[in-house]
Amino acid sequence: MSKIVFITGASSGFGKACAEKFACHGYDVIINGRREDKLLELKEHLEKKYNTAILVSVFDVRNRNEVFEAVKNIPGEWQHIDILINNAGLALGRDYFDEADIDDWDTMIDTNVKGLIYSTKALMPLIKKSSSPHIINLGSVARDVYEKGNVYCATKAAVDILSQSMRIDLLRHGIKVTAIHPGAAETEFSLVRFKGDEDSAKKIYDGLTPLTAEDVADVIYYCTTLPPHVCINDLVLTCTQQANAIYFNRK
Ligand code: NDP
Ligand code: 8X3
Repeated sequence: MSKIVFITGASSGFGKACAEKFACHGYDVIINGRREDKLLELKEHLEKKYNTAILVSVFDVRNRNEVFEAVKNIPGEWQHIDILINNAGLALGRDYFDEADIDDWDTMIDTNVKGLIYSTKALMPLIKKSSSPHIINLGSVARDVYEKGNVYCATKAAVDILSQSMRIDLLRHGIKVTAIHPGAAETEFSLVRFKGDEDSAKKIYDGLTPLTAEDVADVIYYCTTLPPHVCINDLVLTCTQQANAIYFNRK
């Protein structure tokens, strides 16, 4: 029986690169996101290239009913999840606390925090069916706060705490929980954050060779290849020109 990985937010960036990495290693992959066209395109590409099975599961992680309904509709042969990658997430805006948009805050909290706990809770019965269950949560170096990071940083600090909590509460089920905290990586992330403003999005990477989505996927995949008795609990990765959430050596 093939191993199954469920990836939230697989229509772009880290999630998409993870889908490629796991498919390439023979996993069957359930890919989630809101943009069905992108997911169908990815499914076609991966099935052709790797001769593996891909299931598209379109839902908005913010919508609790949609999440549980989608999980209920997972076909029988897909009903064990070996690896869940909680990756769907976003930043919106980079503004001082007093100037930031409350709707942006709601969206980030609903996606990065509530979306992650809804998806995990809904999939828990399927994860428990695996003989080697593993949950990977995408945090960020932004768990350490920086100027104008306010609510985005708070959501990633919440992912850190939730990962610790899952690790403790799920210990009795033998479920590995790994939190991955990347630094600056060039994906659609900045374009989303700056709401389509390409100049502001590009500036984030000025003078840097940032991480790529594939770099992050390689590290995530590595975490899942360790022997059953070994778990990476918490992992920070940045490009060599970044020390932490604040300090960069731009050339
Ligand atoms: P991208 O914008 O490239 O990808 C984000 C993915 O999340 C997309 O597939 C998007 O799909 C999905 N998504 C967003 N909102 C929802 C939603 N409500 N329901 C379902 N899916 C959703 O960004 P990255 O790949 O860079 O980011 C992935 C994760 O990594 C995020 O959690 C981000 O916070 C984190 N991160 C990113 C870093 C970076 O520098 N890039 C660094 C550290 C952490 P769709 O639009 O189709 O729904
Ligand atoms: C994304 C990395 O530094 O832009 O989480 O917040 S950062």
